Amino acid sequence: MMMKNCMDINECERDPLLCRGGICMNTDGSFECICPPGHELTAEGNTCIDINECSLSDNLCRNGRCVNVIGTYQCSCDSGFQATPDRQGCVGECSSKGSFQSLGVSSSQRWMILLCTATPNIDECEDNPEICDGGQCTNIPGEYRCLCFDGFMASLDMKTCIDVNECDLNPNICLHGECENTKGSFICHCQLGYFVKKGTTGCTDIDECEIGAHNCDMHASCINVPGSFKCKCRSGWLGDGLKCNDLDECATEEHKCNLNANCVNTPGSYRCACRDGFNGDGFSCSDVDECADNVNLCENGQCLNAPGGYRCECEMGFNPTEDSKASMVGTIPSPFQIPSSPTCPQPAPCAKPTQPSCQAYPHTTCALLHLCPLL
Ligand SMILES: [Ca+2]
Ligand SMILES: [Ca+2]
Ligand SMILES: [Ca+2]
Ligand SMILES: [Ca+2]
Repeated sequence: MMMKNCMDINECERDPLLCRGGICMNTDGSFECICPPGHELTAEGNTCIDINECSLSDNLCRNGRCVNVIGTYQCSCDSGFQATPDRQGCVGECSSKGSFQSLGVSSSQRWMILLCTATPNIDECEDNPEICDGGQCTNIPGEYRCLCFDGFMASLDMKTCIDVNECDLNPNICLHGECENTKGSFICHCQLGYFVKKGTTGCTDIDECEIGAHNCDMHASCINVPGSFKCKCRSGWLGDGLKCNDLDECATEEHKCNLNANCVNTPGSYRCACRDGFNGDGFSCSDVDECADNVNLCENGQCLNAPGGYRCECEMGFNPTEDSKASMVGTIPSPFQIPSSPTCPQPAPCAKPTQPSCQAYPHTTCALLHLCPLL
């Protein structure tokens, strides 16, 4: 029997195109293709082809677009992100104080894990409580911010609070006063007659009349005006308001009394009183009709009413009294005489007892007539 000697065939030598894209390794009875990283063998096992990592996994290149290249892939990063050093990941930009730090590579997913590590955080707010003078300090990684109170405004970098100068900002903020800027606020120094009312800004007029801070005369009216007050004497009084004197309406003829009334001056006013013979309130006075009121007024005569009085028209043989208010027995011819006195003295004895003694007429308004014989 003939023994055939079997010789291994070196396929790699025989076919240089074998394992294209990789390295051909001859083995006993066969060969093996060794592909470089990022490549895989075709189903026939004789060619290395590039792996399209982008199509294999959707998880590559977050925040970017996966681009397949021979043997590997790279990330084209979205704006705002930057590629990792191996260009197989996208990370956000670190703040100025941070830096990238590689934490290693995940072999299964081929991600380089990068962390943005800030410099050690300092709490500026705690270290310097006065750092936001006029505001509230808020610590944030790497720095701090000031939230400013009312009356302050934050600087551009928000690292300090600056007092607002209200006086410059609003020149009318202290109308009727002087504005003084203070840290976090302002003060109004009000002019005389003004004050700072609680709950308001600026200067408010003082109502001197309402609070009794005036020196008007007690017979004057107080009138509040901006910044001051005025005094005005009430009607019936004369003066500058600080001092008011009674107006004598009777003397100055400023009264409204009736022509048949008497004017009586009073403090702040006047009274009118109808004269005798008139009735009324003084402003209107009407004549009293004495004849109608008393029918017996003119004994031995005819009563005639007259404005403010009356007259007696005497009957024959009677004469009117001097004031014409009564009639009396007419002048007796000599030897009688009529005394001039209208009052009635005690009847006096006559010189001659044979003659009638003196006789008085008892009527009150009647004149006395002495009937004495002449000697
Ligand atoms: Ca201020
Ligand atoms: Ca006032
Ligand atoms: Ca008066
Ligand atoms: Ca009369």
